[in-house]
Amino acid sequence: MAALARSVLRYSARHEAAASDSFADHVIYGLGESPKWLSAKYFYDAAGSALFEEITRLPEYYPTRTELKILNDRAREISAFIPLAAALVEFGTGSTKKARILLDASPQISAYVPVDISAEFLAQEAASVRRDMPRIAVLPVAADFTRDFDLPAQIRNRPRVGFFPGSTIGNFEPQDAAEFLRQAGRILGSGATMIVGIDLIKDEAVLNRAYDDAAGVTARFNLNLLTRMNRELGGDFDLSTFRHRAFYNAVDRRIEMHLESLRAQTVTVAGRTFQFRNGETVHTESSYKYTIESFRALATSAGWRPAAVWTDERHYFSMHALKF
Ligand code: AVI
Repeated sequence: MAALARSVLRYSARHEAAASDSFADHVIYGLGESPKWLSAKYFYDAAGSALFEEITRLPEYYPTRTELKILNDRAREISAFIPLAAALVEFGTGSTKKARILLDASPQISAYVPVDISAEFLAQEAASVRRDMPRIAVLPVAADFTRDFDLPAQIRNRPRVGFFPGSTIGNFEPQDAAEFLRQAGRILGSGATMIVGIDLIKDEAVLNRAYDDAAGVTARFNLNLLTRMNRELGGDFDLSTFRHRAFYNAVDRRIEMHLESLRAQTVTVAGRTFQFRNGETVHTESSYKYTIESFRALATSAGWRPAAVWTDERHYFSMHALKF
């Protein structure tokens, strides 16, 4: 279900150029371009979501456990940036696990506003937080958090704190990340605080292993996109003729995931045929990595003032407090 939250992300400015939001139109558009590409938002069908949850538990995939450790270790310090009677607004609530750490550590929070595209999923999560934390007003908003949405009227006069963990912002092209932060500022209003989790640039071998794990789970996650196109769009991709590729692109400071064709072939999907050269790839995801300074510069360009940063001992991951 976490995937449904992520499924609305505008992962790339190029995606905006696609004719419409339908999967078929997107595939026809992206595979028709050179180089070929697909938006990472289509990873997250039910199987892709389950595989992503598996990724978060892999020994090589450090981001999830490192961010949870920072949140747990620094919860009181982070909580000091949350004003009295504040409303915590979580953008794209895939799971409430991380927000609960802040809610537990911050008795001054009066309301929790999880924002997610999936109303049904939100209702379940909201009910469970309500049950566990009856002192907090839980006010879910079913909306695409990358677009403009209205906050609940009940929090109109309360200080607002945005929460965007998981380094999900790294899956946005940098100009889209800045635009998202700008819009979050408009929605939360002046004086708002934002707490954002972002993965850091580090040793390339560590990065490469995190996206190309020994057990092949990330490979299955990437290749599942072909299975999904076969099932939903009548595709005839032969999965044995494609392989997962993931590598750190140091120039653009991002992990790139690709699906590489292992031979010259013609594939039919969404009623169209596409030629693949031997070794040609489809770019399926970018995961941008930042330094503390480069993320602060991005936030500043979007109108936010860096207020504090927390990181782990190895400086693998960072949590930022920003002020608008
Ligand atoms: C969801 N997102 C932050 C993950 C990331 O690390 O970019 C998606 C992912 N792709 C492969 N592994 C994990």
